[in-house]
Amino acid sequence: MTCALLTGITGQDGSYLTELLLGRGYTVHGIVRRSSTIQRTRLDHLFADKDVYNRRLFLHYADLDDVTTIRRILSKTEPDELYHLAGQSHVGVSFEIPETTCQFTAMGTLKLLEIVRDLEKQPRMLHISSSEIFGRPDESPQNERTPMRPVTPYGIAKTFATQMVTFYRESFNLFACNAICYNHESSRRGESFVTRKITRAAAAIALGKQKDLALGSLDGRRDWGYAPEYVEAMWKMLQQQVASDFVLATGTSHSVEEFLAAAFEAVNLDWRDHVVQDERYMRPSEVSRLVGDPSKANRDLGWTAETTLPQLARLMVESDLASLKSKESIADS
Ligand code: G4F
Repeated sequence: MTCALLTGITGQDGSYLTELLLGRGYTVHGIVRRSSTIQRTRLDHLFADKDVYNRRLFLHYADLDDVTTIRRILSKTEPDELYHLAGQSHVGVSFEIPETTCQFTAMGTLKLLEIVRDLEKQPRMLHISSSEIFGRPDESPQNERTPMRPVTPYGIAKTFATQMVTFYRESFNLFACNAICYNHESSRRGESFVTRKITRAAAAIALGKQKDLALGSLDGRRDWGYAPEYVEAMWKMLQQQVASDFVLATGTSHSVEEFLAAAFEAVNLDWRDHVVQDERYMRPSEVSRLVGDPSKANRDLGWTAETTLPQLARLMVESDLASLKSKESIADS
């Protein structure tokens, strides 16, 4: 049975990837941070399954900078594949906590590479990189050869991690690759990212539970895809004969305003009646012209992002409507 180890298993991508791997017959181990509150709701359905939890799905506690524990987990579980998804992933927050961002996102990745380098049985390793590494690029769309010019603490940390992965592949012969992911969203997206913040608000306003939505800049443009499709590409990357980096993107960019319009349209509302601008959500510097060129992934992985922005916005709003309504009916019962 193939064995995979995931950092960041409780996140959006970690949960979809876990489902994908279990569906393909893998044993899955996940590394989670110990905290006083339980933050694993995305995996609850798997923990409730007695045939899965502690049979084919196992959790281990460690922080990304706890090298001894992570080494022990890797030595014990001997995974064939290692998916490194963990890190401080909020770009806006990275302006407030640049040191923590670099500690986990940059140094955490280097520490993991160092552990893998020393292992007798080295797993194939995937690092989830980000379009933020391109910052304000000279060319658009960006591909795997576009120079990195990050402009946010998060982007700078990811650039370090991405270049380290390439360095370890080229210098120490690790099967290590970067999935250079553009924004990918879903109903499991954290509520402080702009898409989920918008879809939750659209649903809550439609149900009369909220009046306004406070946002930062609406001008930013992003290449937004659907997360479950991206984890499929990540898996495909580790099934290749040769380790290589891939841009995972839709190839189309939209503004925050366009996402707003699509989400509010799904509940027959006009976003202009509800959105207020709030300085608190403005960033000291923003990336620009970020749109990915997924040709290499199309060609070598046979992978294409299928879900369009209006479809994505609608499916997220519908999921938020359903979950708010079910909370309402629990409260009423
Ligand atoms: O949803 P966002 O916070 O995503 P961002 O910054 O693009 O980062 C996400 O995608 C990256 C690429 O895949 C990842 F590397 C990263 O880990 C993360 O998953 O913001 C999107 C845009 C920005 O232009 C932001 O300024 O929305 C704008 N925005 C406007 N108002 C807001 C808000 N963003 C947030 N989070 N909250 C607001 O109220």
